[in-house]
Amino acid sequence: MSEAREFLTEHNELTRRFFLRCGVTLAAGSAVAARAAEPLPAELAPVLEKLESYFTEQSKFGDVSRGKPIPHTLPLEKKKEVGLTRETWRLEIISDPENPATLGKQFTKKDNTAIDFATLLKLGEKHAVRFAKVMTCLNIGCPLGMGIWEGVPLRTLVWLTQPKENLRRVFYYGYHNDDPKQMFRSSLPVGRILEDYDDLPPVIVCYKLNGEWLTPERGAPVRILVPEHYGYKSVKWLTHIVLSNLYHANDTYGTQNNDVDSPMKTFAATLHVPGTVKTNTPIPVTGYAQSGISGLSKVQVWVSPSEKKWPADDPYFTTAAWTDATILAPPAKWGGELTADAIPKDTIGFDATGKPKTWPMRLAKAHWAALLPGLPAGEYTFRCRTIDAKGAAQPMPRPFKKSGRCDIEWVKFTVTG
Ligand SMILES: Nc1nc2c(c(=O)[nH]1)N[C@H]1C(S)=C(S)[C@@H](COP(=O)(O)O)O[C@H]1N2
Ligand SMILES: [Mo]
Repeated sequence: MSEAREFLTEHNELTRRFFLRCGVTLAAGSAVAARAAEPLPAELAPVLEKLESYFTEQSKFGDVSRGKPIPHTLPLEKKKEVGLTRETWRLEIISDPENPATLGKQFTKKDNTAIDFATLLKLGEKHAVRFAKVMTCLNIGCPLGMGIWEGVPLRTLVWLTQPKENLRRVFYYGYHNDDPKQMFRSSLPVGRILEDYDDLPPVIVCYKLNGEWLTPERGAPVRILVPEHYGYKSVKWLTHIVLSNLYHANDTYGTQNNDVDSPMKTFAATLHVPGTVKTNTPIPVTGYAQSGISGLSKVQVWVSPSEKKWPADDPYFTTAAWTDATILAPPAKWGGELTADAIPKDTIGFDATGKPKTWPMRLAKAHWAALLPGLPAGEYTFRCRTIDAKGAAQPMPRPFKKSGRCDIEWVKFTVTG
């Protein structure tokens, strides 16, 4: 047994003793202490200060945009011409010619009844909602950004059509250079649009992010935002909503082998793991977790010597000596360029003073930190995982790649003299 491995068999006990011995806590009231329910070891302070902001500035979001040219790169004149500005935007809401829904009314450009931006804002005066949500691409895994999204519930627009029957699916798409091959379409069962089951916020026709108008990259002037889904359901540069009697999904993303009935998963990833550390010196690590549809109860970490073989019949390391990391409390500063750093009034999930009603928030990010005990010299592999609020350890209960990224992340590091 290598020295390192011998050490790690006692890992659990040592971690516990370390925290007791360490006993060093940060000054009460400091920005960092404010982020944890329990005091955190002082060694974590430098890496906690470098954590990313909780909300993401619009311009710092990761961008996933299709099209040749990409619609947000069109010159302003062209944007005006094709309805990609607030002044020229028009939304058609129609029955699907192939699987017609029975509607009392349709909204079309031809009849000059298409919805314009002023009408949408007018509906917003009465119906607008806002909620926090992390934008994640099913295939990229790493969140693109965390925001407070604002708009009118899609059902408000659906009801304007006076639907009677034969309505089972709603699909929608955005501006795609008038080239059918470039169309990026997503869809939802109508029931999800009409009713917010499982305590979800509504699906919205969205025009603001973090209190500001959407930027062209984020889908301006208007995009769909689906709280519980991966990014591909949140179609940008929205131009058409189609009410259909189709009984199944018809998302463009589905034709690319993606599982389009898979809401967001819970998983953890690292932000800071040092590449090289000194022997017997505590190791500060940080990361984030995405709380998916089943919530988040724990983040856990585990270090093992890199040369150690693991039984093939335990691919998810369920029998490893995982220890709990600390999920950080809401941040002292939210970031994301929110005006006065305040949560906009009446944001779903926040109280009247702008405090989150629950923490960690579902369908959002949370940050975590751990101070690993010092180690003897060697090569090590660090892993992190989540336990969701139903008790399932990552990557369960839905481990397949094409239903959303959730592999257990690993990072190697070296401990030397
Ligand atoms: N019209 C349109 N909407 C789109 C896309 C697109 O290519 N075209 N990409 C989708 C995908 S796959 C993702 S992950 C999100 C990314 O949103 P963001 O670019 O605002 O971060 O946008 C979605 N909406
Ligand atoms: Mo995506």
